[in-house]
Amino acid sequence: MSNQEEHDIDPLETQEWLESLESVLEREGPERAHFLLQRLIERTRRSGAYLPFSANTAYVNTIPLDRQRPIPGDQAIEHTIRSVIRWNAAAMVVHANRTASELGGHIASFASAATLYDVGFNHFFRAPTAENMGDLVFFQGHSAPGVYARAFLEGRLTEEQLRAFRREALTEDGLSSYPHPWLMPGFWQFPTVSMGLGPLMAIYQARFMKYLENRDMLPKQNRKVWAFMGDGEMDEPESLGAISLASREDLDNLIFVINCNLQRLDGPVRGNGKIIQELEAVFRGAGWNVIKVIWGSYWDHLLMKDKDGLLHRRMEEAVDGEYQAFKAKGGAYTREFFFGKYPELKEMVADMSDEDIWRLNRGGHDPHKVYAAYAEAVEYSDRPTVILAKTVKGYGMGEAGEGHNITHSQKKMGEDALKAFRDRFNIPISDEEIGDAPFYSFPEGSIEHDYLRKRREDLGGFMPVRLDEAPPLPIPGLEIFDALLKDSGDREFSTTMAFVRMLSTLARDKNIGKNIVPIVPDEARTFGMEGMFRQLGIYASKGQMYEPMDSDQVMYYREDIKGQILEEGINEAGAMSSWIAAGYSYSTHGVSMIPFYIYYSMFGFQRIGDLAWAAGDMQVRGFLMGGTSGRTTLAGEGLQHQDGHSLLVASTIPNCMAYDPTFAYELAVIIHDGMTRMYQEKENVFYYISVMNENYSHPAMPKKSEQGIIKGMYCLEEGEEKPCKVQLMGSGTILREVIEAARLLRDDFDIAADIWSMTSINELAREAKACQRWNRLHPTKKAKKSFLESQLEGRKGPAIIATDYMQAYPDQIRDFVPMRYVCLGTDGYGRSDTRAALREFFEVNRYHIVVAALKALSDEGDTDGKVVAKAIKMYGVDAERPDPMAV
Ligand SMILES: Cc1ncc(C[n+]2csc(CCOP(=O)(O)OP(=O)(O)O)c2C)c(N)n1
Ligand SMILES: [Mg+2]
Repeated sequence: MSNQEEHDIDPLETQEWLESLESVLEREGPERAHFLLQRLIERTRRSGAYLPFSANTAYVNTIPLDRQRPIPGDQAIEHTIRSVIRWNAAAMVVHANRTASELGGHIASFASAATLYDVGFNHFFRAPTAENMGDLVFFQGHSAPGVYARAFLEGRLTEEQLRAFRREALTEDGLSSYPHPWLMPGFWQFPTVSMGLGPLMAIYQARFMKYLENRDMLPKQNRKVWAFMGDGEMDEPESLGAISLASREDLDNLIFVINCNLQRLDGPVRGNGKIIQELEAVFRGAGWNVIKVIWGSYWDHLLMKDKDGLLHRRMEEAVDGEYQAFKAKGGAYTREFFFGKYPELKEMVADMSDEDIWRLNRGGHDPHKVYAAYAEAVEYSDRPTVILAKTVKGYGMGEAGEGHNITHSQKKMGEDALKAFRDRFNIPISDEEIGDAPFYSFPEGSIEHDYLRKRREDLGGFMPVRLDEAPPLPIPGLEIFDALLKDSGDREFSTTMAFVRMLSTLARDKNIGKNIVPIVPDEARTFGMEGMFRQLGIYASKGQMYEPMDSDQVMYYREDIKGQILEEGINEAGAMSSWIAAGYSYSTHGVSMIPFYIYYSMFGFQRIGDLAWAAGDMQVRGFLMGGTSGRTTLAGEGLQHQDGHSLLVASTIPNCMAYDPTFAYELAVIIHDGMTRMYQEKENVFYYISVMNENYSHPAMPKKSEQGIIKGMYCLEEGEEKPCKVQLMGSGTILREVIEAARLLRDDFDIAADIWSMTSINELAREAKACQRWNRLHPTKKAKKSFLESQLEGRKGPAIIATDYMQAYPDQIRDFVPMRYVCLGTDGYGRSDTRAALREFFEVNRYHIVVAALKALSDEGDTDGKVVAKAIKMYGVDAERPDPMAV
């Protein structure tokens, strides 16, 4: 007896209600029944009763048989094609591991997903054409072999390429382990194998598509974003973290397909529960349209026979751990332990053989069911759809791993396993050949070959495909920032304020203004951007349905369906995903957008570094603005806010250009150069630029400094010729301390200093290392000299550098600085205090710079240790203070 029945105090009354419902269902259909139930619930709630909410529906397919749209095309041919794709995908992995077992690869995941992809490829995924930019598809990363296997049959990839799966370093033909646009730029669009990022990025891709449509920057073409993911992957907070945004924004252009094979790497995803039911509740609760594809067509006749609901109940009762075992252990086991639980059910399948029972398929392996779900999903309006498809991990692998806990990492198949796989899918490969696991392809002109090509032709061409065809943007000259290139006189402002002015100027530009995408995570007021609310509007898909409380103000909170600003709320991962969608628009939508995402620098790379890495892989073009950067510049906020390492993390991403400017003109030159490189010359780089909130006045741009600003250093001030000289370097706000240190050295010690603004240590280090490498490999050729070395050549005295970041940041160029080189930085945890106190604490203020300079001179024998001691005393430097790293 079920739980519900036990609590039934009046079964007769229950029966009457159920009968009424039955008759409504019969006569008027489920929609009417739903309406009546809804009314009943409403009425009960109005009476004051508390009714708990259940977001779950029965453990059966959402689409009943009578609503199931028939799949077009020839299912026999599609089955043959799919079988060969399965074979080739497995063979690729087998080959790679015969070459070297260290190469790895996955068979079981794609084996479970083959039908889900195949129905998409044959009937849904639209490739970009001149008329329609097509759909965006996020393929599950480790199902890549299946995507290659299809591309091979289509003639896009050669057998040599399949044989070079996971061999990319020295082989031109090599295929990437996973979807990596950096490595296969004409093929893969989205890197997805860092789990959770795919689902998150897909939501923001769909959202950005609507943004562009609503702003009239893209025609409405009913394009879709398809995102394929694993059920285990749904445990990543990133996977589910933005699903409410998708329904709030009515993203009916978004379709999630979750391959519920009930297993992750180690074992069951929810052995003791049901992942499909859990996800259904989560997505329904978040307002999604949920389509469950649980049972395949072979179950239809059994379900029709289930008049008393016992089969439904059994389906509901069994947990995923059991379902996994049913597939791993076969028909007899299923008869005994699934149907056998109730004599009536056992009877129901009495005339079925074990083989028949085992063949009772899961929805995700049935193209008819999958087609019906996709067909409803693409037509659904107003809300995003999630398809929860039940499958078997390692489908078709039999003893070699079907439904086994070890199956995820199974990458080898012996001859017997290969034979079994061949027989199961009818692959025309003989016993003699099978040992070599040969690839199979349909000959030109064969029915299958023609069918395959025709399906894709009808859908616009091959997929996946990554384009880079957006026309270049006409970037205005540097004069556009004229006001910021001049001496600011007495006016003091921060580089953040300078940035906001630039942004606002750019947004007004008649050519590229509309392409600017300002992105903020609930931090616009922090950065003084509230003026833009009015100027540009905050994007809101529903416009502004209320009178804002500050509507009488000049800078009121203006939401608009055509708004330009993406105000993402307290959601750095989402804001970063928006930035990715915008900066990738050149590829996905054929129109370059220029995103500027400004945030508290500490909540950038450190918080969402993996998304930044994915952005690099995708070759996103845009600007990340690390606001309130530096460990001593953001004074009061303390340990969790003060960023001393983002520039270092930026250095780890090969195509990320990172800068730490001090003055407004430097920022202007860097942003201008970035726009030219990314949107005019279409270079695949992106920018990380620190901006600060410390106010000071800005000098005019020195003549001929542009090249140095871009390359990473220029001489801001030539020191006098004196017997004792040092090279003082700095960046960001600490450059101002360096300038003051030069004055102290001159006035108090008669020592001259050349002053260098080091706008990008990362760029200097990269270029110098590239020269070093070239010289190492070309020992007999004339050695190349790096920009850094050419700048410092012939300069006198030791070099001392101070920045607001860890010493490791300036340390990157140590090998190439031709003189003694001393780095001061802000190593250790931050803490709150005034800027002056923090700079004393971290030993990056002018006095510490002077002390460091004198000590370097004394180490060179150019002055005496006593002079250093004198300075320490004179400036009140506390030599006994603990090391900031240790406290
Ligand atoms: C962030 C992250 N953590 C861990 C992994 C390693 N990993 C790759 S696949 C996998 C299991 C995937 O299970 P599921 O999402 O259910 O996909 P399936 O293979 O079952 O389709 C794991 C743990 C990863 N790729 N990314
Ligand atoms: Mg799984």
